[in-house]
Parts: sequence; C-alpha cells; structure tokens
Amino acid sequence: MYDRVPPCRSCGGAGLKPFLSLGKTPLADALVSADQLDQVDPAFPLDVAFCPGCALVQILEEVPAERLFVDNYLYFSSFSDHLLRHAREHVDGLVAARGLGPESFVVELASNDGYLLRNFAPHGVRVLGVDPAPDQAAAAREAGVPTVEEFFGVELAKRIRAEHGPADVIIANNVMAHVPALNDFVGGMAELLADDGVITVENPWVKDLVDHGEFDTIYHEHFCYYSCTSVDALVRRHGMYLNHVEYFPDLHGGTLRWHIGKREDISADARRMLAEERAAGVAGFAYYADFADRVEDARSELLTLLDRLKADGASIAAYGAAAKGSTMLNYLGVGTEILDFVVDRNTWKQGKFMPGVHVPIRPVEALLEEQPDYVLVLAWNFLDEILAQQDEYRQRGGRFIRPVPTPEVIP
Ligand code: JHZ
Ligand code: ZN
Repeated sequence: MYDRVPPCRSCGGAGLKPFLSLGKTPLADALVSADQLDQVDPAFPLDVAFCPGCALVQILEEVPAERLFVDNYLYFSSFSDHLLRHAREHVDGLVAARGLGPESFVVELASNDGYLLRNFAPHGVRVLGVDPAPDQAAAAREAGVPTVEEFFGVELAKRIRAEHGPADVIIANNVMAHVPALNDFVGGMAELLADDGVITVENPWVKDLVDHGEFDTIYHEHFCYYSCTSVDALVRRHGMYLNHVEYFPDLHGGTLRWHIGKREDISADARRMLAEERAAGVAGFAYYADFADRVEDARSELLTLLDRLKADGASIAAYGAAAKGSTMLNYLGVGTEILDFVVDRNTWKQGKFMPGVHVPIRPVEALLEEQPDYVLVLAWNFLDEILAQQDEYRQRGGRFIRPVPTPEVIP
C-alpha cells in the first residue's frame, strides 16, 4: 500500500510504521475559485506513520511548502475571538513572568496577520514576525508588526540575530507541524535564542487527536503530530530542554504549550506529562494500531446520520471552511448532494469552494437567510464560540451537528 516510506523527519531513523491512510485528498487550504470549477483538483496521498525511534507521528507525503503556505493560503488567525483572547493572555503572561520591556526582543514564527505580536505594543517590547504567506504578512505590517516574509530556518536565524541580536522569547504557535525540514527549523530557534531566553511552542497534542478521533486535523500542511515525548527528543538534539508544559484542552481539540530553553530546568508539570504519555503508551506503536478502524467507524457513523437526515427531507449546511473541514468532506465523500453551502467569517474564503467537493462558501449571514434544518460544524474546535453567535438560528429551530469525537446532533 505504501510505495515509499521516507526516513523520520526528526531522528532520521528508518522503519516508520504506517498506521492510517486517508486515501488521496486535495490540499486542504487550496480553496477553489469559480473559474477553476471545471478542473480536477490535484490530490495527494495522505498516509500517517509512527517512528519507533523517537515517537514522532508524521505523514509520508511532502508537498512543497510554497505550494501549501504561499500560493493558496487563506488562513487568517484573527477570525476567532477565542484564539485572540488566548494570544493576548499568552503575551500578558510572558511580559509578567519574564519582565519584558523596551530592552527585550521577541520573535514569532508564523506570525500570520500579527494577531499575537501586536499585543506587545503597549509594553514597548521590540517584536519581529516571520511568515512566508504574503497576504498575512501584509496584514501584519498594516497592524504595525514588522514581518520578514520568508520561511524560517538556521540561515534566516543567523541573519536575524546579526541584525537584531538574540531573541529573549521565540513564539511558534501552530507552525512546528507545518515544517518539513524540522531540524533546520529547531536548529534555527536554537541559533536565535539568547542563552537565558525561552521558546514557547504550541501545537495540538497527538494524544488528544487519537483519543478523540480528530482524524480531520490530518492534512498535508501538517507534516507532524506531536507528543511531549517526541518534542523532548527533538529539542535535546539541538542542545535544548523541554522545561515546562501547559495544557489547553479546549483549544484546537487539545493543545500543548511547550516551554523550551538552553538551560535544564524541568518543572514538575513537564515530568508529569512525560510520565502520563509513558503510562498511556503514546511512545509505542500499539497505541496507534487500531486508530484506522476507529476512523473508519466514525466515517460510517457520520455518513449514516447525514444520509438519514437527508432521506427525511432535511436541508443541511456546514460551518467553517477550515482545513480540517476539507479533510472531513473529502474523506467522507460528502459534497453538494448533501450540503447546500458552507459558511465562514473569513472574507478571503467567501465566494470560493471547498477543495475536491466544491461546496460553495458563503458569509455566515446565509444561515439566517436560508435557515437550513441542520448545520454540520466542520470547525468543531470553535463549537462554543459558534453556538454563542448563532442563538437566533437555533431559536428558530436550526440544529448543529458536531462530527467529532462522535457524531451528535446538539439539542
Ligand atoms: P480553524 C487551523 O486549522 C489553521 P483549520 C492551521 N492549519 C492549524 O495548524 C490549525 O488551525 C491548528 C472560521 N470561523 O482555525 C474561521 C468562523 O467562520 O479551526 C476559519 O476559516 N466563525 C494553521 O483551518 C474556520 O472557521 C467563527 O466564529 O482546520 C476555523 O478554522 C470562528 C471561530 C471561526 O481550522
Ligand atoms: Zn524519529
């Protein structure tokens, strides 16, 4: 089934063990414009494997990063109030804990539209964003966040350090999964970081992905799926330590924030998380062995629900033209025969179509205009925020369907 099994992106070891294939799917963020509808969207294999050497979970395919994050990237961080609040709290926490001020230098990797770094302005902290996505970098500059429009690695780290000095803080949220040349990226962070500085890295936790069946968060942009165990091995290779771990169960289906530094100072929380992963078996293949069957069951269950509603004459729309929504619809094979449209707040996505399945994307207001009977929440990670916004739709009898962890119509 797997014709090429590459070496591990972290430890370089051979012997990656594939455990899940989602078939061939189109690129999750490559939304389709009206004039491309008659073309067939390119699709690539989406196979997931475990590394027995360092416990890193990763996909086998490597679509060129330019194609993923420069050519067709419409993800803007600023469309979720929850995420904006989370970013502001992170900045305030760092400023307080590390006494950051005008003498400090903070770099964010994948700074997107400046949603996080702009929170440092009231504290007078010097900031620099790094993001290769042109529209997002332009939006960040507009918001007053200086941004280098390049991919990050050792070479860029050296240039930034030569020009601005070492970084007291490096922030990398939801980007370490996006990096094909992982050791160049982490090596770059080590190069740029001051000896007493801290790196904070956030990423969804692979244990939550597996335990809660969040298979839709697997797509070609996400090369890797992390545990504390695999992050610990990765940073040690670059002379750094995983010193502390925080857990945000409600962010993107379960997110960890790893604190990494050049001095070893391992907190009780970090030790506890590593021990918890050991006890759960996250560092062994057996943990992943039945995941494919569980994903297949989730697929049938959701398809059965949608087919039943449709057979009863219901109209169904979806919420969130998220990358994970693209995996979900393409893996299920659900298109316009089931879904009338998808709504999304992101104005860049409106007027386009979901990859592969070509369901049209409309503004959120379409829910009240059309009042579909059901709305499948593709951006289920923001369910609470969405439910709070959509009170009127629900008052009028509209119902939301949560696809993950198990398909459920929300009463
Ligand atoms: P969202 C993102 O994945 C992007 P995605 C990225 N690939 C990543 O790594 C993970 O997060 C962690 C919209 N929306 O962010 C905005 C509303 O319309 O969950 C987005 O288009 N109304 C970097 O793309 C989409 O939904 C709202 O009220 O899978 C959510 O996409 C809210 C809150 C969001 O996922
Ligand atoms: Zn490995």
